[in-house]
Amino acid sequence: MTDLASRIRQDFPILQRKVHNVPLVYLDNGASSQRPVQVIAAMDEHYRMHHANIHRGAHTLGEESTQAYESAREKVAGFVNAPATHEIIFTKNATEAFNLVASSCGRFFLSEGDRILVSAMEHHANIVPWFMVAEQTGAKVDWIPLTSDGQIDLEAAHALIPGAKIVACTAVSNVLGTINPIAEICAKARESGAVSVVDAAQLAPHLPIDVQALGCDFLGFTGHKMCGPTGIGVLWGRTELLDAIPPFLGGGEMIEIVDFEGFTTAPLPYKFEAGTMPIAEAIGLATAIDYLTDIGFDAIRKHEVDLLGTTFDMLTSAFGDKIRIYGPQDINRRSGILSFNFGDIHPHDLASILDAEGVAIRAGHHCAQPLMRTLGVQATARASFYFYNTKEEVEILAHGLEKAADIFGI
Ligand code: C6P
Repeated sequence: MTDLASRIRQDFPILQRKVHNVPLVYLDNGASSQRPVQVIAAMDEHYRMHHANIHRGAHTLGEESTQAYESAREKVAGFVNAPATHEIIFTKNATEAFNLVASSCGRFFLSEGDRILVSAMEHHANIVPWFMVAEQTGAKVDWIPLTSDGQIDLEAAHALIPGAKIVACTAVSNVLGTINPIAEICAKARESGAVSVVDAAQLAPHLPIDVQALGCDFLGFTGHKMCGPTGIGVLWGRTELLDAIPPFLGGGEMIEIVDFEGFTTAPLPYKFEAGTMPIAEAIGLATAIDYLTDIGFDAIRKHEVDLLGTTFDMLTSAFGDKIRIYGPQDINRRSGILSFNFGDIHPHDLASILDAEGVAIRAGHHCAQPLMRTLGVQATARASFYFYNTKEEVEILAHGLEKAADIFGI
């Protein structure tokens, strides 16, 4: 076990448990990571001692809750290097962040015949909201193709971006692990007058984010993949765009005045935060950010690249061409996600066999069906790593695959 993994594994009680009487090997971090005791304790402390609704009561608990929630916003603003704290909008998850952008931008920017450009490796969360808005406005969804090794076809992107109104692209693919050249894509979008929307759901847990360096217009991510709680996501947007577009959800707190004729909206960020927000979850997310920052993204990245290298070597030398790994072969171009097919074993069968060995992986289309079509498969198996995974766990994965090969005679 490396120094980093052995030091931090004690922080994650769930990593000490067994499933089917064998130690859990959790390799489904792309779907949701686990959370350390620090995050659990921060939320517990909030509920035990400080909880009240925010921005409403003038009483002590209301003030403490409001203070903690707004500090969480400041923490997130620092985390993504936002120029202003009011550019951070809390949402339920990444999916809601992209629905907000699509719905509000759609009503403001899009009309009949406009082009929305989406990459072929997007998660459904950054596809379906655009289809929905296209249906409402008469705009049309167009696709940035991929190269044969699962990267954005940059030449095609450069040709397609001019004339598009929206360019929506993931920073890291949840299937291929590909790390995309987002700054270059956003620069081209900006030069062409398109609004860029970055899906950072698989970036935020693994690599530092700087929205100013990326040059994007909107960026969204989700708390539960980065050691934070479920039920909290983040949308960052440029002030001028957030000011320009209409609100997403209507209700309490997002208004300034409501009368018998209509309403006016509250200033940013409250214009986009209708109803009672996920307060404890925002506090948990801020604690997760502190936790990740303390470990350091350099250390996290180094550990994941080492682990990915080990896994590539181990699986390809053990199984040769029985295993088909998707995405870039250069591990420096990918995050800790490994999607594969193993002989003709269905990924769901593989996941069940591995589960009996204690190994949790994901099988299926990973909410990326256009990408599955591009790859020419219905489904893949996917092992996704985080900084607490170890080489010993990769060996257990390889051993589980050997068992599956025996069972299926491949
Ligand atoms: N991907 C996976 O197993 P939510 O569900 O809103 O927190 O995150 C949505 C989302 C958006 N973009 C990307 C790139 C994602 O990977 C995800 C979530 C999980 O791959 C669950 S489908």
